[in-house]
Amino acid sequence: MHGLKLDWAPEPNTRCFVLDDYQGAEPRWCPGCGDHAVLAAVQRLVRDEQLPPEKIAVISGIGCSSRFPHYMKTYGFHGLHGRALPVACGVRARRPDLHLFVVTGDGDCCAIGTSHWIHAIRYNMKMTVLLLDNNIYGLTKMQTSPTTRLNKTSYTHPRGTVLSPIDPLSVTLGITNASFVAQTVDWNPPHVLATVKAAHAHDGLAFVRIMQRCPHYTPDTFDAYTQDPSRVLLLKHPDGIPVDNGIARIFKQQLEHPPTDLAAARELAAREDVIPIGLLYHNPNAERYDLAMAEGLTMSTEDKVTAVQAELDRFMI
Ligand SMILES: Cc1ncc(C[n+]2csc(CCOP(=O)(O)OP(=O)(O)O)c2C)c(N)n1
Ligand code: SF4
Ligand SMILES: [Mg+2]
Repeated sequence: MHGLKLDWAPEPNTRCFVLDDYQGAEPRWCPGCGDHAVLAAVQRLVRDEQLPPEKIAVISGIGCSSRFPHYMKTYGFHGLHGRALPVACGVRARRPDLHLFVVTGDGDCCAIGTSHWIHAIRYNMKMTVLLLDNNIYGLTKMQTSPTTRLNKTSYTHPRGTVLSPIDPLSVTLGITNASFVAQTVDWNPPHVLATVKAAHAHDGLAFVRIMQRCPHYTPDTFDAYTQDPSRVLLLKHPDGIPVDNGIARIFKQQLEHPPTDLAAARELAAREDVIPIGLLYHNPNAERYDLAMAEGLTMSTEDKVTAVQAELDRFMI
């Protein structure tokens, strides 16, 4: 028949993922907890990018924020306090094909996990690290964390903390080989989504600190910033986090910041008058330990056996 393609066949069914495909258990975080906003952003990101759920791994330590893997219908590992990053580095070393997310808290990352944090930043293995910073130990019921502000009361410092907090961005920017350092705030979902998207697209370790509200234990911590958006400094640049009109309308205090400028990034991170949000620093050419580790990953079993035997033969007497 004229015009009829005789070998016509329907296109094979391609998979199409909707948000439900990524939704795991019902979140047990308190109502209003900022963790909900981050979960929603990550689920939207993986849906928008149509990432197959079986190709995603979410790794965490211990804390309220670290319950994250339970709420994603993907592979996950809810591990030991402070040990999310070494687990993630191990996964990345053997599985370059996975989309790897690490969710950690200010206690998990900046207290017990500090040494892992430093080395993971230097290794720069491809993964998206989300530091959910609520300035407190939430899960263990309101103890001082390394990011708790000076004079804040907690159950470990009932008369107020006596030391100024460390700044996770300044620390990260001080580590050799840092390659992507960004900050966002849980109360602006479009900016959280744009930031995690850019982080996920980065070829290396993307470190994102998210200012996260904990209405249960520290309800007023971020009030000054939520009530007065001019105290949030929006970083803008063609190579930075994309800013749409909605975001720009809310955060009127804006700064053109080239993310390649490390000195300027450090100055921004150290500012205490405002919360800078956006991409502070980006070096797409930083060395990557996972690429070095991937050598030989695709070898056949026979080739591996031959290589091991050749190596052992070197020690023959
Ligand atoms: C080795 C070890 N030390 C201490 C604890 C107790 N612990 C569990 S979570 C936590 C702090 C969690 O705070 P953070 O990482 O900020 O997470 P959040 O709950 O605030 O999200 C502590 C001290 C533990 N589970 N394991
Ligand atoms: S205690 Fe705080 S951090 Fe933990 S779930 Fe509740 S609001 Fe969130
Ligand atoms: Mg915390």
